[in-house]
Amino acid sequence: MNKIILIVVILAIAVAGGYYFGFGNQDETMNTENTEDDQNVEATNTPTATPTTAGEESGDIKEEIKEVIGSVKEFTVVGTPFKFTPAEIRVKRGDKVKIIFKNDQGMHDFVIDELSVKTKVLQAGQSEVIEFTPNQAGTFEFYCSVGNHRQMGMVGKLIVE
Ligand SMILES: [Cu+2]
Repeated sequence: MNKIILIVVILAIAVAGGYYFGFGNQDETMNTENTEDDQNVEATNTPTATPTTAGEESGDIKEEIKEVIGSVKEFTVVGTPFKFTPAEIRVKRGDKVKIIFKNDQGMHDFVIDELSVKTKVLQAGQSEVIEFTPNQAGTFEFYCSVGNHRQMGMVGKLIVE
């Protein structure tokens, strides 16, 4: 009696296994083998493959456009007495740079002379968003123009590559 049950179980496993293997093999054939099945697969895949390719192409185009007009680089810079965090920002020429300047403590602003960037003087807890697009590579100093903060070390570097 036990033997019969065992055989039934083994058969069931074999059938299930065969089913899975069959499935796996089919998948493999679809993906890799160049058998005559391939032609059928290609025929059935073509309608779905076309939109995928189109999607990739439009992705490439978007990437190209991005390269031409530059991408948006967003940074949050926090001002405290007497430093900026982070004190170094790195972007690429033509990037649209968006800086969210958050003043945590004291009275500060965010200035880059060469790029005509200047926020209002902010009170603690205030923030201001500035956007600009550097078209020239170089290292530009950003600083706080309040009192002697710049001399106290409230400076940072915007590196445009
Ligand atoms: Cu300051």
